[in-house]
Amino acid sequence: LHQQARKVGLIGAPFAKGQQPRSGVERGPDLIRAAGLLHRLQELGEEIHDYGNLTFEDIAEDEPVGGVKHVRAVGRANQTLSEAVRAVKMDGRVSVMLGGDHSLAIGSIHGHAAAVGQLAVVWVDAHADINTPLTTPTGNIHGQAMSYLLHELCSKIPTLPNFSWIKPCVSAKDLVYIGLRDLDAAEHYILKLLGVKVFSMTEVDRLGIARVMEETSEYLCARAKKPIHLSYDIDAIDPSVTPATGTPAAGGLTYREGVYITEHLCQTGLLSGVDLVEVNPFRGQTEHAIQSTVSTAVDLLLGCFGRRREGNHPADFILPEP
Ligand code: 4U7
Ligand code: MN
Ligand code: MN
Ligand code: MN
Repeated sequence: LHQQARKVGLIGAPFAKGQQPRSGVERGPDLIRAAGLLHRLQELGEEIHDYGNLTFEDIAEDEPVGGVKHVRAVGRANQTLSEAVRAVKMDGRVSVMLGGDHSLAIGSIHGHAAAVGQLAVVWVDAHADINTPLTTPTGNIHGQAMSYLLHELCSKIPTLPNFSWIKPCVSAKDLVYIGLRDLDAAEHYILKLLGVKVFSMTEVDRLGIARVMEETSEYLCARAKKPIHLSYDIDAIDPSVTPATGTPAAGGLTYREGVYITEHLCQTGLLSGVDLVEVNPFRGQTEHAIQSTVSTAVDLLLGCFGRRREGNHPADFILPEP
């Protein structure tokens, strides 16, 4: 069956400074569009508006701050993105942000929460991206995004240039991770300290993805049905399927597990914002590696908007009479 048409708003965020020096991830939005995303969402009956790509200002002087790289550029870019996502939500649309690197979740989740209030966040990733600026082993902000958003960590975040606009907007109890398998010691400590719900690859192995998703929606909906923000890092999927990404990690989700997550979240009817990030064509060794990564990204997004593997048909479908 076909679900009622949703209004979708697409935002391209061609930004890479959260994961320098690896460039290429800024090509993500245009590659995913070129793979036919808009057309295929329309085929599913969605009413989609493409807001185009954001442009980010160049910041000449952006020296590291305590080892954290491109602080000013990342801060400013996310402020721009936050406003754009807020506008899409005010327009009554499900926001879809195509990255770019995962530092963009800061602005995407912030803007989403600014428009709708309290959110549930489902973070699908090999990594927890919850280092603080003081624990980061690399200085890359794509490994820190969640730390700026959680109420519970705000006393651990130092003042950073162009970050003062950020208001923590997510509670640790409203966050679920799926697919984790490459965490730093500080990140593991933080998750335990805050009691965050985590389905690492070990739990995916033990429970199976169907049970993981049942428990995810039960956990998130136990108190109240908050709008869900899905932040999907393509490196959650196994690198044999999605190799074109900056920080691949062995032993990831299968294509089928990855798609199942989106099908399940779609069926909750609560999906209100989506990020699809970290697709980096420069990290693909062959054309096939890039294509496999991009087409998987498209399939994950289609799963979010009603595509079923059993098949779909429009509500007004009519069989031709001979
Ligand atoms: B991604 C890392 F140290 N934890 O903080 C870090 F291993 O958005 C990796 O999930 C972060 O791809 C990966 O830099 C960020 C590292
Ligand atoms: Mn990530
Ligand atoms: Mn990751
Ligand atoms: Mn990455």
